[in-house]
Amino acid sequence: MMGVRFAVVVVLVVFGVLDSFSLAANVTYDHRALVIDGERRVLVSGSIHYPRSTPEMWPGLIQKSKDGGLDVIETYVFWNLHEPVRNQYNFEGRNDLVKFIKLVGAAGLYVHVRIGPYVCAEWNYGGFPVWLHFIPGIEFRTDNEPFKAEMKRFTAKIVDVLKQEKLYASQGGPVILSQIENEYGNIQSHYGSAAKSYVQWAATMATSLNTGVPWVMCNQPDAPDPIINTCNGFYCDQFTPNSKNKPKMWTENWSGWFLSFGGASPYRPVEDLAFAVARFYQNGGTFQNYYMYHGGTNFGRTTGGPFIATSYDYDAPIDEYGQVRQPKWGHLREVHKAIKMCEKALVSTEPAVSSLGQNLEATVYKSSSVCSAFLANVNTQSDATVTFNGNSYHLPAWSVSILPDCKNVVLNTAKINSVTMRSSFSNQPLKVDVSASEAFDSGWSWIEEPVGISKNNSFAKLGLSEQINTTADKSDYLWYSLSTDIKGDEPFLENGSETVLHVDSLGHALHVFINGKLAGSGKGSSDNSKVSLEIPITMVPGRNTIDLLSLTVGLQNYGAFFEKRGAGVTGPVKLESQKNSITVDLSSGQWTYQIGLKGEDLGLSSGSSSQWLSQPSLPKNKPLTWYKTTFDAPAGSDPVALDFTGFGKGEAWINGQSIGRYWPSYTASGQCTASCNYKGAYSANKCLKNCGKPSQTLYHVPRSWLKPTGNTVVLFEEIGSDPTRLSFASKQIESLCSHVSESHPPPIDMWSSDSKLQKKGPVLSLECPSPNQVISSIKFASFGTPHGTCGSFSHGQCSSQNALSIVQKACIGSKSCSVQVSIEALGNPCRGKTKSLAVEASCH
Ligand SMILES: *[C@@H]1O[C@H](CO)[C@@H](O)[C@H](O)[C@H]1NC(C)=O
Ligand SMILES: *[C@@H]1O[C@H](CO)[C@@H](O)[C@H](O)[C@H]1NC(C)=O
Ligand SMILES: *[C@@H]1O[C@H](CO)[C@@H](O)[C@H](O)[C@H]1NC(C)=O
Ligand SMILES: *[C@@H]1O[C@H](CO)[C@@H](O)[C@H](O)[C@H]1NC(C)=O
Ligand SMILES: CC(=O)N[C@H]1CO[C@H](CO)[C@@H](O)[C@@H]1O
Repeated sequence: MMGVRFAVVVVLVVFGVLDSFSLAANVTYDHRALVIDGERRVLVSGSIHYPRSTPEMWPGLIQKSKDGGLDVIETYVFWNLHEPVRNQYNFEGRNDLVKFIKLVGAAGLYVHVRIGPYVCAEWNYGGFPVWLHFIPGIEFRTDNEPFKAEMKRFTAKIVDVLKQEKLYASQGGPVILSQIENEYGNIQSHYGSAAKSYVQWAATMATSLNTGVPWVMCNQPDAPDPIINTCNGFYCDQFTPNSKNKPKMWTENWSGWFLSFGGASPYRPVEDLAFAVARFYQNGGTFQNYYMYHGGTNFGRTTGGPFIATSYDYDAPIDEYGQVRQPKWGHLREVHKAIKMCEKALVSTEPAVSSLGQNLEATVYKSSSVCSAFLANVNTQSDATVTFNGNSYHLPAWSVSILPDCKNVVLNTAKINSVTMRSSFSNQPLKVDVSASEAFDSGWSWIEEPVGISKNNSFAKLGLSEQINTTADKSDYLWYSLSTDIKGDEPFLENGSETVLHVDSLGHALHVFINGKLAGSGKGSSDNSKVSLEIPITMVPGRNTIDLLSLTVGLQNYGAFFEKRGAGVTGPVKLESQKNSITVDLSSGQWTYQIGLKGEDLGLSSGSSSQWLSQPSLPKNKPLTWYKTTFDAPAGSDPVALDFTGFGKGEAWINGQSIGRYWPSYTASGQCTASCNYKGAYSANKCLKNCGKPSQTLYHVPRSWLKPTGNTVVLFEEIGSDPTRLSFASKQIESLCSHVSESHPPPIDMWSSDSKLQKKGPVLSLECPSPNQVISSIKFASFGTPHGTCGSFSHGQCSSQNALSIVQKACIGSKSCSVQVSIEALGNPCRGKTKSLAVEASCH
C-alpha cells in the first residue's frame, strides 16, 4: 500500500511540470461530498464562460480564480456557438472549449462542464441554435423525438470532443463533473407527464455516455439516480438533496445579478455573499459555485433576454475587464481559506447543530482528532454575544464566525480585512488617424443605410409574418414595407392628409418610417417585450410608403415554451382616425420583406468596402447610418472601453470583431437606494444603482483586439448620433483603501502559518495591485472612530495624532505593508470605545 502511494507521488512530480493532471482520478460521491481518489473534498467553484472573454484573457482570469481560492471552474457549453449550422462545428477562438479546459487544468484547477445543452445563461435563445426551431415537429425540452435526437447528438459530440482530448478526470484530465439539462425543475409542471419521462430519458442518455465522472441536474428535485440534484439560488443552506446518498451541492450562487437594457445595475454586498457561502458550508454543503466569478461581456449578438445588456459584469469577484473587484474578491478569498482550514473536520463527520439563542446557531464538526465550528447570527437587525464552549463571542447581525479549532475565530463574514480599490474611468477622444483615412478633417467616413427595401432578395407576402420564423435570427433587423395610394379625401384622414398609424409588435423594438422619414420609434422592456405605437403621420396624395424596421435584441432565453415566443410586427397595423373612429386595417395587405440590412450584406462591419463616403459634410444625428474611422490604440495597458454616451442604438465593430450591441439611449428605470444594507435576505432588486442614467455607456474593447495604430472602428447607428463624440475610457486604479477594526480577527495567512492557532491582533495590510508598483503616498490615515468610504474617509471625534506618520513609515516605498491595529501600535486616542484604522493609499 505504502509502496503504491509512493510510486504515484513520484509520477505526479515528474509529469506535474507539464500538466497537473496526467493520472486518472476516480471521482465519485457519497452523502457528504464529492470523493476524489477515495477522499471527500470540500470544493469552491466559480463560473467563467469562455466566450464571454478572449483566449488572451483566459490565463489571467484562471490565475486570479486560483489566487482567490477556487478549486473548480465551471462553464456552460454554448451549442449555438459550436454548431451554428447543423453538423458544422466551430471550436475556434473564443469558442475553443478544449483550450479553455486545458488552461484550467494546467493551472491545477478542476472543471465542471455544464453541457445543458439548454443553458439559459442570459444567452441568445438559451444557447439553442435557431435552426433547431425549424426541424419539423420539434418541441423543446420535453419528451419529443426530434428534440431528443438533436440533444443527444450534441451532448454526445461534446463528450466525445472532451474524451478525445482526455479531459475527463477518469482519463487524467481536469473535468470532475458534468451537468445535463438546466433548472428544468423550475418549469417542468408546464409540460405535464412528458416532463417526467424527459427527465428520465435525459438522465439515462447522459449516464450512458460513460464519462467516468458524476453528472448533476440543478434545480431538479426528481433527478434520477445516479444524477445528483443540486441547488441554484442566492442562498442554498436549507437545501437537501433527494437521496441520502447524495452530497449537498450548490451549482449557482448568484454573486450579483445581470444587467438589462432599460434596467438599473444590480450589485450584491460581499458581507451578504460571504454570509451565504459560510452558511452553506456550515449546514453541510461541500461544493458551492459562484455564478458568476467572472461574468465578462456578451460580444456580438450573443445576449439573450430579450434586452440583456452587452456587459455581463454581474458584480462578480473578477470584473468585466478581468480585474479583481475589491473588497469582494479579497474577502471571499479569506472566506475560502477559513473554510479550507475546516476541511478535515467537515469531511470526517456529520454536523451537530445547537441553538445559542433565537436566530443564533452553532454547528460543530467534531471527530476524535479534529474540531471545527461555525457560529451564525441570522438576525437581520441585532448583534449578539454568545457563549460557546465556555468562551464568549461577539456575532454581528447576519454574520457567521468560522472557528477551525472550535475556539479561535479566524474570520467573521461581516468583518472585512481586504482592501478596497477605488478606480475610475478617464476619457480620451479617439485618436483618429486623419492621414490614414481618405476622410476629411473629422477623419470619419460613412454610408447611409437605405430606408425600406433595397436588397434584391426581398420578397412579398400577404399579411404580417412573425420575425424569428422569417429571419431565422440571421440578423436583428427585418423590414416590413407597404405602399398605399391615397387620394387625400379618404374618410379616415383627419385634417387633410393627417392620420394616426397604429402598430402592434411582439417586440423587441421598432422604427417607423413614413415616406422615407423616421416618424417614431418604440421599444419593449425586459418585463414586456411588446411594442405598441400610435404615431400621428402625414400622408401625401398619391403613393405613400410605410416602412417598419423591426428588431430583436437577444432572443428569449428562459421560461416554459420560450422558443414559441415570437417577435416582430404581427399586427394589427392600422390607420386610425380619432375623430370619427374609422380605421383602415393594413395588416392583411401585400407587405414586402427584407431580412437584414444592405450594409450587413456588403460586409461593412469589416470596414472594407469601396462605398465609404468622405466628403467634408459628415452627416450627424441621421438615422440608419454606418460610420467608420481609423484610430490609434490608447496608450498603456489599462483595460479600455468605448464610451457611447450620447449615442442612440446600434452595434460596433473593432477591426471586424463585434463588441456587441450598444444602447445608451435606454435609461435605467427601477428603485435605487443610496446604499445597500447587506443585512437580511438579498434579492435581484434589492440593491440597484444607476437609476435614471443610461443602463450601459461603456463597452469593453479587449486589448488583444487592438493594434498600436491603424485600427478600424465601424458603427451602425439606428437612431442618430455624432460619431466624433466617441471616446475611449480607460480604467485606472486611483487608490487602495482598508478599514480594519480592533474587533477584527487577523488576516487568515497570519493564522495558517501557525501549526496551532494562537490569539493575535488585527492587522491592516495593503498591497499594490500591479507587481511593479510601490505605495507612493498615504492620502488618509486615522485611528479612532473614522467614518466614510474609500475616497471619502474623514476623522471621527476620536483620532490618534500619530496614525498617519506610523502608516507612512510602514508603507511608503514598499510594494506591500502591514500595520497592527492596536493601541500598543497606534496609541490610545480615546478609552472605552472600539477603535478602527482607516487608510487610503496610492501606488505608482
Ligand atoms: C472509485 O472509488 C469508489 C468509491 O471510493 C470505489 O468504490 C471504486 O472501486 C473506485 N474505482 C476505481 C476504478 O478505483
Ligand atoms: C443581389 O445582390 C448581391 C449583392 O448585394 C449580388 O451579389 C447578387 O448577384 C445579386 N443577385 C441578383 C440576382 O441580382
Ligand atoms: C387637426 O387640426 C386641428 C386644427 O387645425 C388641430 O387642433 C388638431 O391637432 C389636428 N389634428 C391632428 C391629429 O393633428
Ligand atoms: C413559426 O412558424 C410555425 C410554422 O409555420 C408556426 O407553427 C409557429 O407558430 C410560428 N412561430 C411564431 C412564433 O409565430
Ligand atoms: C430561477 C432563476 O431565476 N434562475 C436564474 C438563475 O440565475 C441564472 C444566471 O443568472 C439564470 O440563468 C437563471 O435563469
